[in-house]
Amino acid sequence: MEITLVPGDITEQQVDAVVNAANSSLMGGGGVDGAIHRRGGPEILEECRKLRASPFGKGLPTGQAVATTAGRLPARWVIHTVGPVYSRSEDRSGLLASCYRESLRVADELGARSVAFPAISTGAYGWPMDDAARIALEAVRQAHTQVEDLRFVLFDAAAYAVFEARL
Ligand code: AR6
Repeated sequence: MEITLVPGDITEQQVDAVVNAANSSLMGGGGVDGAIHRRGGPEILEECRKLRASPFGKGLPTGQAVATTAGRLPARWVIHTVGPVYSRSEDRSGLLASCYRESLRVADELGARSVAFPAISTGAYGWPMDDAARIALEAVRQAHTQVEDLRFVLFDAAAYAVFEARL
């Protein structure tokens, strides 16, 4: 597996699957989630609604992942995962690592060979970028997966620099 860092917007990635930093409602939100639904169109939300009817009536649990169509995005699938909200008092790094592992497990089920990840939990969910980058890189390096092309798409220069230093 080749790991690369890409500056920019994840919705422009031509890959088999893009990973969405969603919330457990699966009903959209701000940040990456907002951008993916905006650019991908209503088909994605439609499939998310069906997933909420069953099997995720109570929402997608933190650390898990599920796939939908990518709608109009230049990808085949969106893999939605729910990152943990950062906490100073509780170690939630296992849940953050699980987002990467579970997303790759779903990617393997789909037969995806190229996958683009955002820096999960580092926006609205408040995770410090350096710690998040360490956990993300460790998780994907340890994963047993068929994915050959794994990209971290970093929205701003500071995030890119942090991932670059860690890589
Ligand atoms: N492409 C790549 N990275 C992006 C993009 C983009 N288009 N837009 C933002 N980022 P966030 P979270 C970066 O907040 O912290 C949503 O409302 C951003 O700079 O999207 O996991 C959901 O619905 C940051 O580094 O996700 C949830 O409620 C990183 O992506 C909640 O936010 C993640 O920021 C999830 O919070």
